Amino acid sequence: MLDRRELMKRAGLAALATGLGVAKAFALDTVTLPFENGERPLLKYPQKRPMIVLTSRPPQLETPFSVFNDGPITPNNAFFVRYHLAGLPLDLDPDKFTLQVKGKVDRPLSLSLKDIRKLKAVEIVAVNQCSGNSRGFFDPRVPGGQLANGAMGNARWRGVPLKTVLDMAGVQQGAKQITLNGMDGPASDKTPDFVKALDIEHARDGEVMLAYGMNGDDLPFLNGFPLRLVVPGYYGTYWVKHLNEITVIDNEFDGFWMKTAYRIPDTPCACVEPGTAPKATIPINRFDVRSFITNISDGARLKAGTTRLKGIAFDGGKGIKEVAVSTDGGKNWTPAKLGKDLGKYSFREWKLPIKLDAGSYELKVRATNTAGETQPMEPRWNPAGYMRNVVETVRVNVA
Ligand SMILES: Nc1nc2c(c(=O)[nH]1)N[C@H]1C(S)=C(S)[C@@H](COP(=O)(O)O)O[C@H]1N2
Ligand SMILES: [Mo]
Repeated sequence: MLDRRELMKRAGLAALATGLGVAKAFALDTVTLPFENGERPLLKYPQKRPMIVLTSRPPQLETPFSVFNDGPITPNNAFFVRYHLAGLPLDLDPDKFTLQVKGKVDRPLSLSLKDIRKLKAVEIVAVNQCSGNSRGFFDPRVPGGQLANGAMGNARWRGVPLKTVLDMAGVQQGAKQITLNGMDGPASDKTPDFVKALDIEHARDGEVMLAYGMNGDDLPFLNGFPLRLVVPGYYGTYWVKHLNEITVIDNEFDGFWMKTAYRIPDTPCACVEPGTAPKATIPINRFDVRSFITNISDGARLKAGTTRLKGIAFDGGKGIKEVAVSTDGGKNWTPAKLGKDLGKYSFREWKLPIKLDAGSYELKVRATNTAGETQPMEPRWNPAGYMRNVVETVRVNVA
């Protein structure tokens, strides 16, 4: 196993530790995301290819959208990065790392990575998506990270079911939730530590995973090395990185990141009238349905004749049943051919050849899951800019 110095070297973390200076030294270019104030630097971070930088302290990196056209799995070096707190655990030593399991359990545990890797491993392909993915497109605009569509990614995760470890610890009667804490911390003590909670039944559903592997490799440092939570179908906020502390509690956790942040309107659409505040809120939970065209960008010029459209779709775990495309603003829809099924939590590729004569077109794509849930033609709004899933439109000129 890697010791701390070897890890620092391989991951290039020494570079991260010195902050933005290094990032600047590697500055490559800028990209302009398609909304106001959308200009962003494109920078190379440790273990990453050039990524779209939203903030550098803490690092928040968006995946260039073209990556999603390369295949249904997002490579580790292109996977997006989101942190809330600037105190990254750059000095972590994987040989000394332990996961503590405590609280309302019969046998508190302190597990090394070796201990965890000895347990029976499972794998799942699952999308991780930030609640605020696509927030930059909200109209009226909302505060928060102004992201385009690159705060999502799909990987094959390897690890052990959280249930295995909770059963080893022996969850006591009356347990209601677990809290999850990682090794990162606030740089100032103004921001509360990033701690999340899951209901005990959810935590023990056998799917929620303690993951140490990602696409056949260790987790990249910036994606939570050496251990992170994977919560299939749920927004990224629950996927705690550098996870080293699980506490079983017999009440509902009321920490800032559950009680105040990451909440959505308690309405069937998780939306409110634009510009208004919700009357009641609940913690954000499962993804809604989304789909994208990945091989043609907005404003593209196409040759008259056949164009082979290609893209991805996903949802919160019911599984994609249908993807359909419209070339006439949503009046008529043609079903696309779905690609290989990598599991109900994965990106699902789709493709469809379309024939277009000269003219201007709005191409639209809409997915439906096995529960019949689909995407709205008009965007829904909420004050935090979460869960955008409007039917996407790509305008093209055909000549
Ligand atoms: N320790 C820790 N884990 C965290 C966060 C964080 O700030 N600290 N952010 C969460 C949020 S909001 C998201 S969207 C995902 C992003 O995962 P990624 O950075 O691997 O893409 O990490 C989650 N886990
Ligand atoms: Mo997030």
